Parts: sequence; structure tokens; C-alpha cells
Amino acid sequence: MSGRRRGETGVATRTKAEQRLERPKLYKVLLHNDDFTPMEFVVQILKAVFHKSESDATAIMFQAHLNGFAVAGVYAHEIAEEKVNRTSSLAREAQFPLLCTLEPE
Ligand code: TYC
Repeated sequence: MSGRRRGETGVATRTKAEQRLERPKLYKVLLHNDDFTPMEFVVQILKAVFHKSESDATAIMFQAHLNGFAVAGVYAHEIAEEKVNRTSSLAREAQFPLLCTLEPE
């Protein structure tokens, strides 16, 4: 067949394979301030769970301490949930009220 078929618009449509390559939505993992969790514990969490350096972890901890919350990292949904769950269970085990949530970017 040559030329366009009747009804063709010339507008490119995407195949299903291309649609599956859509970038995953990203989520911010937030650490919230409270009056009881020790600063050192928050720094340890940021190093162990979020792979931050000592100085980045300290800066993020102070940002949460001073502003009420801070972004610990930005991840795809499944990873972000895993970070929230690990942080929450470490805080629970240590009996600190540290709150960690996720939010669409
Ligand atoms: N505000 C806490 C204190 O003074 C420290 C802290 C920082 C707690 C950041 C939580 O996300 C947090 N001990």
C-alpha cells in the first residue's frame, strides 16, 4: 500500500512499548522534627538509611530541627516507601517518636 490510508492523521501515536518507558513518579521522603528524638539518632538514620555523609546528614538533621521538616531524599515510590518503613521501624525499636513520611515531588 502506498501513501496514507484513509483516516490517518499524520499524528504519531506511541506504541505500548514506548508508553512503558514513562519515567517513574518521584517521591520526597520527609523527616519531621519532634522534641524527643536525639539529634545523633537522626544523623545515624540519615547515614544508614539514606546513605548521607556525616556532614550532609548533620545539615539535613539541623534543617528539620529548625524548620520543622527536611527532605531526606527523593526516590521512586517503592524505594521511598522502603526508606519510610526502615526509618519508622528503627525509630520504633529505639522508642523515639521520629516521624518519616513521603510526598509526591
Ligand atoms: N529536635 C530534636 C532535638 O532537639 C532533634 C531532631 C532533629 C528530631 C530532626 C527530629 O527530624 C528531626 N533533640
